[in-house]
Amino acid sequence: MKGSTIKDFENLPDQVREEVVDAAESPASRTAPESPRTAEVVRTTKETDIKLALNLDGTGQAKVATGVPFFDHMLEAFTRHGLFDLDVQATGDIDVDAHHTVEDVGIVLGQAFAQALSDKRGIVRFGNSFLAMDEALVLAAVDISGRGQLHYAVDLPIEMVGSFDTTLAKEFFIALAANAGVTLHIRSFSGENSHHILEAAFKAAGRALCDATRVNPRIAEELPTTKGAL
Ligand SMILES: [Mn+2]
Repeated sequence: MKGSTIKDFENLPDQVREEVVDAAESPASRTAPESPRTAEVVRTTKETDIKLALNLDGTGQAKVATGVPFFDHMLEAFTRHGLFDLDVQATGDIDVDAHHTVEDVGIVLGQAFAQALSDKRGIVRFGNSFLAMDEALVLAAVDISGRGQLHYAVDLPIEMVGSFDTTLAKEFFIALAANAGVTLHIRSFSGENSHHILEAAFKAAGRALCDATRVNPRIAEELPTTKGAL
């Protein structure tokens, strides 16, 4: 009814007038539907071709095909425990090695987080997760700070898990943090099996990002900062 006058209202047909009154009385209709916190990013370079869709308010559904099976397993764990919905279809020069594919998926996923978070109004901003997986114990802590940086101290007893070079996990998290604009700490406290330690790291990062990206209705219109900008 914004901008209309009583005269306009009286000139409306009966049925429309009733609908307008109903809408005004129903609390749900007073607020515009929240815009979905989703993003789609496509990125093509000479090394990789990536299509990614992210929903921050998902249920943990992952559709992941990067051509790097262990990395798929990690992204599925990240998504499931972060309660995002994530669809990643990537092809890359894995005949060289998995480096470009893993790093570039991190770049694109980070861009998708930044896009889906939009102006960051109402978000919790901080999140952390201490995650146990058998003998492995890993901490991930997140600040959606606008300053993308990774602080990574993860001890892995062996460098290869199957055919996956575990040093690429750090490259992934660097790219994710830098492009999402988040400060991300990942630190292992114990662990003997590199598969367990990395899987705990991805799950912990997912859960920490899940908490940090939640909207708190008490501050729904506010930026969670005293500085006025994030
Ligand atoms: Mn596993």
